[in-house]
Amino acid sequence: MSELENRCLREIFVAQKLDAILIFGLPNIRYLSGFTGTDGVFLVGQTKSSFLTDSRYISQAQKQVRADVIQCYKNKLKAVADELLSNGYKRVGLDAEVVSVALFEELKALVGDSLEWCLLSKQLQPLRGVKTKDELVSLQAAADLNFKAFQSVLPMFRPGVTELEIAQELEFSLKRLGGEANAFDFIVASGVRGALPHGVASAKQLQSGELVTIDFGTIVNGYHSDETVTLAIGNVDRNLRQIFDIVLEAHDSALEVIRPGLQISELDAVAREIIAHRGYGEYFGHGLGHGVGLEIHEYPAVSSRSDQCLVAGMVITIEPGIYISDTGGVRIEDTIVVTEEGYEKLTSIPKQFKQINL
Ligand SMILES: [Mn+2]
Repeated sequence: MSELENRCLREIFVAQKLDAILIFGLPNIRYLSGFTGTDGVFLVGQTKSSFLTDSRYISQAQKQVRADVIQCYKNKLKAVADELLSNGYKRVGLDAEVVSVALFEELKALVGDSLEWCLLSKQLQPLRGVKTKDELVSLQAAADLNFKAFQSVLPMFRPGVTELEIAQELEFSLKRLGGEANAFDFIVASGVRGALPHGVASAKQLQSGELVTIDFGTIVNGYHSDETVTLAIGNVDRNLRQIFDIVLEAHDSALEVIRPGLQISELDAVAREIIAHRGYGEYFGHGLGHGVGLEIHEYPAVSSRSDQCLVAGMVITIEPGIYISDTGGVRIEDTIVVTEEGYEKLTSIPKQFKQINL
């Protein structure tokens, strides 16, 4: 993706009458410039762009970045200010969701009054919302590793094995298959711990009659996978089975309505209403999903508060759940890409009720 090919960025330039946009957030830097390191500033101009970094990253930047690369000595912000002033920019946008107040104050002091700032927050969010073909290839590759790794750890799901042992084996398997890093701290939540939507794996042992929720993912070329499976260890009681069936129905029903142009709040409502009608509305406290890409949680949020519509090329999760304190919980999650015709699943672990026979 070249920065001026990006429609969102072009629109911001015009709408805000900008001469340049200063990008500090690493995912946006990677997306726009190609730089995969962890320190640098990208200055996108109307006709030319420059990337500023220090000696640690200079040769990497010269290889990766499709723009002028400028080496900073000592004070990087001073170098940024000099670059802004030497280009004669009068009005410059800044990603306000990433830059701290302290950094902004320092930059303002270095630049002086000759330049007007435009703080960009909501306007920049859609920047990475619609994925390119190359991005989809990486997202699919990451999702495929989830499938393979899960198959390899499935025989471990027995009473007595700890949640941590499962999480560690999943991590090892994903990395052996080529995953770059964990997409987040894996959730392995069994029995009553299933009531914790973000119950990271603990030393608790799995027991017969419990549900266990596994939420995990890896990274390929910087792109994340995200998927949640809930399994039954032996026979579970009718109440838990009923909760599972409701969550699966909510998940499947949401998938069915996905198409470009659909209001995201309506998508959330489809799943939420199914869970509410069965009497569990108060036990589904989080949004239905989120965008996935260079960050594990990114635009668009899939929630009742969204004012956005689905667009072909967006990659989102669908992950309804029910969590009941002192009882347990269920979450079922797939990552999908919105297509012109509807959607395609990237994740592929089967989600129907699965009981590990003991
Ligand atoms: Mn998720």
